[in-house]
Amino acid sequence: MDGQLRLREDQALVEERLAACFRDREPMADLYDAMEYSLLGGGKRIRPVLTLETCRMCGGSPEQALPFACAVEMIHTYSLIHDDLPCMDDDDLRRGKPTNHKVYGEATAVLAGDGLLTAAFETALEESAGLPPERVTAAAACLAQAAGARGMVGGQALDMAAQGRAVSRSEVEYLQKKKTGALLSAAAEMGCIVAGGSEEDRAAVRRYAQKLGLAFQVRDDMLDVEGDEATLGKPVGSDRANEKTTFVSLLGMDACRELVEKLTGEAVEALAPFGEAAGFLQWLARSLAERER
Ligand code: GRG
Repeated sequence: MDGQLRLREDQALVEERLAACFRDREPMADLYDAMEYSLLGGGKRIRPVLTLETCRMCGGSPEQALPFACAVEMIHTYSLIHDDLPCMDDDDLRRGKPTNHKVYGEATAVLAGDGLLTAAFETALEESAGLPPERVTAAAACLAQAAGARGMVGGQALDMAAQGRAVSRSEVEYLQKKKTGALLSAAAEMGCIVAGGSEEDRAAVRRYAQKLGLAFQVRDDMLDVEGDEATLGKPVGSDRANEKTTFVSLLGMDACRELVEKLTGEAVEALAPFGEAAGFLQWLARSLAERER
């Protein structure tokens, strides 16, 4: 199995479907342009790839999981648009391009995020015809729970509330589990649900995604210190400038490197019950541990 090749194939599948999502747009000022500006703006597509590949690993096909893969990417994109707004992180650059509100203005950026959040569920529910309805309901519920106040939005609220004060390691872990981990976990779990995986399969996939999600966040904190601005497409050092408590500020770089390795090993191990079928997702965990963007 060539991991890079499989990754490119999955990414191409997602790109093609996302590009077709808003083809039948109504003339609505800049709204659809703003939605597509960020949705088709060069993300790594990690979450949808997780959805496609856990579906494959659990005996389904990537095509079956595609509506849910697109849905999770739409929610991820909305979160980035809103996170960059002046009332949140106030960032000017994302993926090497001006942030959504810098191009379209704040009001349209808010609406573009809202439009993508809603389109996510429209896509998941309308385009999954042919799947057993109970799987569709379970996958949509999983996504809604992870995206909302009990997951990503709650994590963002905790993050905002933590700014400017000292935060312990367990607090940082808790809020990151919600802010970043919940959506990554749902992305992986939805593929398993779509494939009709067992409760044990779902638990193993969840464990993999939780470990991977935490490793992803620790690596993200490291890149904010040692990353290359051109590769990352955004300025480095913003956590420090904003006086944010991060894994790096709490543990230091060397301990973070070790932590990423440990968590990645645990993620790989979690998929051992799937045998050879887990090869790509294990490769993906290892390659994300070394990512430069
Ligand atoms: C505003 C509702 C709301 C939520 C915001 C996820 C989030 C919560 C904010 C994003 C800001 C951030 C840096 C979060 C950490 C998670 C993370 C590393 C996001 C970037 O994900 P990638 O690397 O992005 O998958 P690409 O650009 O590849 O899509």
